[in-house]
Amino acid sequence: MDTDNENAVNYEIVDGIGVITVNNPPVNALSHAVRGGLQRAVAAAQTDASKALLIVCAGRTFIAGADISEFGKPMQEPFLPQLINEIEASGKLVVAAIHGTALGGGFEVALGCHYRIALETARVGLPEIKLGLFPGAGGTQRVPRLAGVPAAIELMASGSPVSAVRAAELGLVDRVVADDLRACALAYIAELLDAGAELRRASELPVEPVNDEVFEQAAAQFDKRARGQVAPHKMLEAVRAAVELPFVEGLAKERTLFTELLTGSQAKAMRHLFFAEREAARIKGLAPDLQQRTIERVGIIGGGTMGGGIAMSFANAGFDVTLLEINDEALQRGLGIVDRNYAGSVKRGKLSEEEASACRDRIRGTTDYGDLADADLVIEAVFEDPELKKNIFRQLDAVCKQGAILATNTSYQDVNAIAAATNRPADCLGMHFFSPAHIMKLLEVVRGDRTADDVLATVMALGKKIRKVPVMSGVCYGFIGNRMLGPYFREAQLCLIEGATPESVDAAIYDWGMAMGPISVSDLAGLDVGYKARQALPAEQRGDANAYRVPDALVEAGRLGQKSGQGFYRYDPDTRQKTADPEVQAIIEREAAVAGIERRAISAAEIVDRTMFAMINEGLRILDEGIAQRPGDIDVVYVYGYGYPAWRGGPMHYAEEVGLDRVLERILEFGQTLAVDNWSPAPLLEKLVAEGRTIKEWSES
Ligand code: T1G
Repeated sequence: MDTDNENAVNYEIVDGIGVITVNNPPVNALSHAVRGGLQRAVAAAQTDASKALLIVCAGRTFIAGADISEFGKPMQEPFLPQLINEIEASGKLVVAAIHGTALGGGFEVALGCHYRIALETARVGLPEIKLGLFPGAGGTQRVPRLAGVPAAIELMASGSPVSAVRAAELGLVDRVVADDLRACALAYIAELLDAGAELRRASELPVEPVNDEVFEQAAAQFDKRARGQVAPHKMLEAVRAAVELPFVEGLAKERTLFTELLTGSQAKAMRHLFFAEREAARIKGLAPDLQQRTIERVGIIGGGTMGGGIAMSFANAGFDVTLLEINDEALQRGLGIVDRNYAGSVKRGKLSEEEASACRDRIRGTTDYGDLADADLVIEAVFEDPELKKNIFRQLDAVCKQGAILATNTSYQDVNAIAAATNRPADCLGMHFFSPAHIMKLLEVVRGDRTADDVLATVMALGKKIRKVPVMSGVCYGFIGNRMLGPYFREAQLCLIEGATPESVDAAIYDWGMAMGPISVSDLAGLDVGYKARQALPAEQRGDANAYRVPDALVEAGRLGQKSGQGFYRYDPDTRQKTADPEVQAIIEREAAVAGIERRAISAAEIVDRTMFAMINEGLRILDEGIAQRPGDIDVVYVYGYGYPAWRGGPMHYAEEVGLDRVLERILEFGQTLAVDNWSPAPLLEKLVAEGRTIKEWSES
């Protein structure tokens, strides 16, 4: 992104129409150069021979927003709200021609124009909420005037773009055309001039009043869809100002509220994630123009919950999928899961009947490995038995064509050992999806010691094609996400046996911002999963025995979690609503006594620090070992795969916000007061604190 690209805006008069073309690849973001170019062009047009103005963009999209890379730095004039006011105040007709995605400040520029024409393939939106912000260049004032308050709130609260046709229905776009946007726009301007069309300024339109419950209902929804976030509530204040105040005062109110957010920690965290997600897709040391392998036909081994979800992810992205199971009964069961998932997607409005049917038709079942002979990629998604996985890879090695990529969906196992079961370890790697695989965005791409660069590059690019967020991990037990989950759960369980309750542990972590408390997550995953994994490990590798006394006692009492109707909590068989169970409290207290633990009150602050700092400590080890490429990669893993609150930026960003010295101080305190073996500081943490450096500085050095 060239923020000082002096050719960012071109202005020429074509057949009497002043055509302003923005050209700032890749997304025509409103950099300082673009804002200045727009301002100069609009000013020149007021006195030149042009009869009207057209604002259009070169490249793949209309302006996609303010230049996010400029946030956090001193803003340079012209400021966007002022520029848009100047466009709107033009004495000559101004029309915006929209293609691609007109987003954020880009759409606000279009709203400052008197009329808007769009390609039918175009989309418009105000996604600022995803950056911890809301539209800060008049959007909160103009959209309610054009589309009404309820539609304005929904557009800004969801952050999701709408189609040009939908935008036209809302009154946000005036003309929708099939193709040849520029010619249609020039013709549209001629039509408007012939008709003597008024200079329709959105700021001069009245706002249709609404009663308070519109705002109250929206606010109530935020506690679910954006819990802990400040921006949605501030957006409502700005929209309320649009209803109650004259435009100029409403605009001033918007600016004040927006500026507060822009300089706040939540916007900083979410901006960090925006760039971290894109940076995670880049593999250090990999040639950017590496020839990738062609992937068209995909095979999935295993039709369980994961295999079915993975099959859907590919089918939904247009790939032909062959789902293999060991026998027809298992296969039909697997395809039944897929059918039910598609029915659910239609019911929730995520897919139309036709879309679901088209996707489902791309998935065919088989019990014959021979049907995978022409697959370009095969993903094994059977249960976590290393020997079974190796046998499957041996079979794939014998059946699949040369050049096929063989991937394992394992959550923990050694990808190198699985690859070594084949004669083609260079074609092997891990593709770790997260349940439910057709919904969760995170994809951990696990690079084996012998994985070929082109295989890695192909799968990283494939992750984006199936609308996942790919993050590369090296090989270790649990890769990035699950490895950090170990200490996190350990501390949650130790807080429990040392004096907390399932509810107080979950409440502390839920209120802090995680999507679900760790005790509830354990019940959801199934307590028997951890139990079996521990049984498979030698005692000395199982970790602190006090961290699994209680879950093991629950499994041995037949309490497996949600799947058995009771675990740490009791679950209503119909609603799955959880309730505290005195029987569990008795088990906790019994196990504490057996362990010789004198239970004590444990505060929410201690629960948060112990769980989150244990997670950070492990994350720093992972970075130091090169398992993760950069701290932002770890943040992306946790926000997209583990329900970590985006407005806290991820574990590494949070560590920087808290201060590494504070993290180290608390870890040393815990080492002195709790189980010392659990709290040895990561060497990298001690190093960075001693040198006064941030994790990011170290990572980029
Ligand atoms: N600013 C700066 N860089 C941006 C950018 C932006 N707004 N949008 C994209 N990029 C970079 C991105 O980092 C990547 O860089 C490259 O462009 C391609 O992006 C005042 C305050 C437009 C849907 O939130 O949603 O306006 O990695 O990989 O998948 O009210 O980019 O190549 O070096 O995502 O085709 C509001 C954010 C801003 C839109 C295209 N706008 N962008 O997706 O490509 S705040 C947004 C997107 C604002 C006003 C407020 C997507 C896209 P690199 P990409 P893509």
